[in-house]
Amino acid sequence: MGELTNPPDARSRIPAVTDDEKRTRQRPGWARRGLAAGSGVLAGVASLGVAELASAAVRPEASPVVAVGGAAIDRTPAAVKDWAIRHFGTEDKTVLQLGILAVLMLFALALGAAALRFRRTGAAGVMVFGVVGAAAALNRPDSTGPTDALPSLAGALAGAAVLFLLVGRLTRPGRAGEAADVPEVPSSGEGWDRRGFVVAATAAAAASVGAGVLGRSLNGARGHAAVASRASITLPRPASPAAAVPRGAGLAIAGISPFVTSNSDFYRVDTALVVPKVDASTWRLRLHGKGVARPRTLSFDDLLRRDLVERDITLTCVSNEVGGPYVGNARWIGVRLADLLAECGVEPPSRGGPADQLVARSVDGMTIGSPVEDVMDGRDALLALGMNGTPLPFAHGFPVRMVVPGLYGFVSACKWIKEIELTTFDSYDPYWVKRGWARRAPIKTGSRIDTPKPFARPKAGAVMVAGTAWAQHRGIDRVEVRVDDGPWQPARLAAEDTADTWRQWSFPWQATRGGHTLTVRATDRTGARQTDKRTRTIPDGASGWHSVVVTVD
Ligand SMILES: Nc1nc2c(c(=O)[nH]1)N[C@H]1C(S)=C(S)[C@@H](COP(=O)(O)O)O[C@H]1N2
Ligand SMILES: [Mo]
Repeated sequence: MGELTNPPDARSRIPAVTDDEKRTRQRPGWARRGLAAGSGVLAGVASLGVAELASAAVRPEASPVVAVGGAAIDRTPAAVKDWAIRHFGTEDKTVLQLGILAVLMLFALALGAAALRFRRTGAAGVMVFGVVGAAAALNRPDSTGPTDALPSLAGALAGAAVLFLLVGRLTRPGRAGEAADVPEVPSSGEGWDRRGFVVAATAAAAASVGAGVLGRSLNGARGHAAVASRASITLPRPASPAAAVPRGAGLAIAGISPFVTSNSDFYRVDTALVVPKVDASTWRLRLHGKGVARPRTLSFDDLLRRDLVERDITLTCVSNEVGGPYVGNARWIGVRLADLLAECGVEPPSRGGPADQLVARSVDGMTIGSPVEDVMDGRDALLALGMNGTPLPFAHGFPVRMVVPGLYGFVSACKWIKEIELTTFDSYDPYWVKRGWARRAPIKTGSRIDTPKPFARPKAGAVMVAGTAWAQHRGIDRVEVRVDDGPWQPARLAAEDTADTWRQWSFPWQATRGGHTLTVRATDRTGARQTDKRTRTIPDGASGWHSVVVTVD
């Protein structure tokens, strides 16, 4: 295109090219290639910085790394996700975002290097990434509309401009105002504008980092109203308080996990790259669907005005491996979901109700399906507002989440809930079910050795083996321990809090020198013993006995 608009004699005005310059032109030196690749990285940084700033004007979830990360999480095969959770635990999200940044930077290096020869193509390449980010943001389930594309597009434009300008300094002499496209003919020395490059690169870096830092802090401040709403909440006294935890439910044994898991130690499993910050004063819960004679929309104050119940309930994640850490026990305060459903005219299937699945929807687009029958069978299924005496922490679902004793979190414990829809299992598959997990998933009876730790080296003699066991809503009846291939021996059970909580146990062992394998198994109150059959976490939870190998000195 440029050719056509140039005067016919444009070429003749190009200064004579020396041999030296020819070589520079054909094969840019390593220094210039490196600087071009570096320009790509600066373009990447500019894109991310500007996108972060723009996301503060739209919403933090629309920033490209968050949107692409979310899309990646949703598309990750269950087995890979399981692997990630196993290896990185709750850090899996950080690892994912670092991975995305690393991939971006590799592309940035390549685009930068390519831009030395093909400046427009390089800049266009940056735009491609912007389009990918924009598409991801628009397709997020919680997308609020076309503005979600803005951060990615604004970022990419900035990145493309930075790349174009910087590489321009590498390919043209220190003279401004020339419009020729690459490859260009340098006029002197190695033929590029060192000073111009350094100035432009420094300015671009400073502006990008500035935009990023400003965007970060604005995004941080966005949650302000939510933080204020949480701070202003005083949880009322429950109309139905939990009984005090019996003395002796928590054993005073070093190394055993505490009976009540503190909010800060409570495991966290969800797909949210940005923890939703919901303002309780504007929060609403919509309850509707099949067989809901009287649909309702409730505010947080509507819930606070109701009779609240307080219950100890142990939560378990279906992704918890045998011996794993994704189990926690807390004291929850909330509204009995069954009462609310009954007021809305909902009947469980056993009494002729047309809906057998309750689908909870969160502000971040998660959908979680629970059996209506279970929620209404008399157990303490809660719309929880409080956790261990405080309003729910943001990471655990503020302002309101579900908690259902006896069901894995992925089929019951929707955090940041905003909608409950009554439907059927036949007509709707929620998020995890679409990804290969089970429709129905009661918690499997489990037990774990907390102490000694794997590969510990205790001294011969008295060693206390201890841990926890759970069979929520059925209760733990018996725990047994086996040393090597010896007989199963009964462990001492700590006092039971409720059938919905885990139960601690201990086993005083006379340890003899050498390597030993300790194994634990539990039996629930229905008489069913924990199976030794090892299964994967997918589709409905891991099973098998937990063993710990120790060397006794
Ligand atoms: N909105 C939302 N709610 C969610 C999830 C999620 O990804 N998003 N994960 C569920 C899963 S798999 C579990 S085990 C529990 C974990 O709750 P916690 O993070 O408070 O321990 O939350 C459930 N609720
Ligand atoms: Mo889970």
